[in-house]
Amino acid sequence: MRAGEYDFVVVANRLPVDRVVAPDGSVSWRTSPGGLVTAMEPVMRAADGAWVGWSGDTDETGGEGGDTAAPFDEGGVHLVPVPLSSAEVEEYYEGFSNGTLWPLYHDVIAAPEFHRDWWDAYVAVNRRFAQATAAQAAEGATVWVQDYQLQLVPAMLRERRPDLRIGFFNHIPFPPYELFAQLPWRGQVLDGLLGADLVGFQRMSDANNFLRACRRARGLASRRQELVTGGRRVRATAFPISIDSGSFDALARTERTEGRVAEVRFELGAPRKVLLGVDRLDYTKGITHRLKAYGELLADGAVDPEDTVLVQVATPSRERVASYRALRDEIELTVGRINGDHGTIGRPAVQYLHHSQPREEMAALYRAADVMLVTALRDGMNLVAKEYVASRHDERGVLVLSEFTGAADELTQALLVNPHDINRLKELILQALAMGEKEQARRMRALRRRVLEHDVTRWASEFLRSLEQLTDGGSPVAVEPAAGAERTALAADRAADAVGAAELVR
Ligand code: ADQ
Repeated sequence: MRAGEYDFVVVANRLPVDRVVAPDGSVSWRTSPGGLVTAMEPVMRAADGAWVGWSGDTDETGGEGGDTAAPFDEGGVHLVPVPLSSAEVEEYYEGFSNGTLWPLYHDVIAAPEFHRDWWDAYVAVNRRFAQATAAQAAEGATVWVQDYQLQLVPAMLRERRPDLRIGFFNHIPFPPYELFAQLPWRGQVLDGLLGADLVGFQRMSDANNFLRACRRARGLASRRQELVTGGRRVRATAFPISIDSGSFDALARTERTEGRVAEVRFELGAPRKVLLGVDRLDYTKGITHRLKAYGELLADGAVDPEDTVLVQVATPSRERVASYRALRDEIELTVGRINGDHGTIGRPAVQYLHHSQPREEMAALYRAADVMLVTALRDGMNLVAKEYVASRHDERGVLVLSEFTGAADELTQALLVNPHDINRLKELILQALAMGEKEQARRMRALRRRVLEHDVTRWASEFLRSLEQLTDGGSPVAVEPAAGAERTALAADRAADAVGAAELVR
């Protein structure tokens, strides 16, 4: 296969832009919101690389017209659109990615569905992404594959282009083997990921779940976050993602934001205390748990709706999927009930917004909130928690944070909670509302130190440096046989899993 011209290529399900067609038919591109886009934007601008991804549109040729549509440059980045047909969007994206992998990797909070035709579409689309990437990458280039929609790309790419340096980063959790083992194609998914030199995860526990899956389903011995397969060294470890902390901090300090903070607080009925939730409308985010706790506090009389308001911003998400529509109905019914029971004219107990907000408005909301509620049932990282912290240069405000987020590993000065424990969640909301300024400042200072020092640029450069070090010199370093505790763990894993052992001989 002929090499392309880009020394650095990012491969992600979505391009970082949305196609906008004006009434006169002219086409333009607008930067799209979302965790990954927010995270990668500053890195791509600095790197002058290429980005391979789906444009968000459907193309009924389904790639028959080629692996990519016409590439174009936008905001200093070379964008390479991968076409998907509407059937592929249904089966690869809504189906296998969001109906199988998303629930399976998020602790089976919702039941994953396993369909063979979804898997076939996932394989076909991953192959198209690998082909498109192979055509863009220069000889010896670095390719960074993003997220669970593209887990087969690393091996497919290596097969076509063994000269490349390949990294993969999983933005969502990697589940314990006991859950991962349910996946009928577990071995193939692991083989796909093992095509990378470096497999990055949000938390160390995710990396260790992955290594354990490799031991159990592929019989590979791992040592110190590394294993050897096909004569190559593969490293799996944690790189907790972050935000562009400096720019959030600066945005929160502008005169315009300050002005908007005062307006927002006035509109919400200042001096009422403001609780805030900001999430994609997803069942992993624990929005219903948060509403339950708040509704009970109002019903108990522990919180007076005259003094307090909960602002819930729920960004529309995956609305073509039935379970997401059902969740939206449930949330809106609950909000309606709480407001019916506890609101007064012009003064709802819950102020609910179901749309996306400009970044400036988000910064003003964060600055206006006395308490930020992040109650995810499982979340790879949760950037909202970090954005809240970055916005609080006034060292005020309290973060209530689920211990099931990646962010909880770093933001230990938050009020950490198990969101399933509604009584404890209620106690912590009250504690947050009552917390004195001195303690707020003490906690917020420590949180800010962490978030401002560990920003998204550092995340990307640490990942890329580690990838470079790993592949420098070319010759793979042999891993000694698993020793000590590791060997015992491997033996126990093998003994416990007859299926894994059977796969060992394949
Ligand atoms: P998400 O599940 O999308 O990301 P999160 O990390 O919270 O979750 O990122 C959401 C982003 O969207 C934030 O930057 C937030 O500001 C923005 N956003 C949310 N609601 C918005 C609204 N109404 N208007 C405008 N912007 C809004 C996935 C994983 C996470 C992981 C990220 C990055 O599920 O666990 O942290 O990728 O790796």
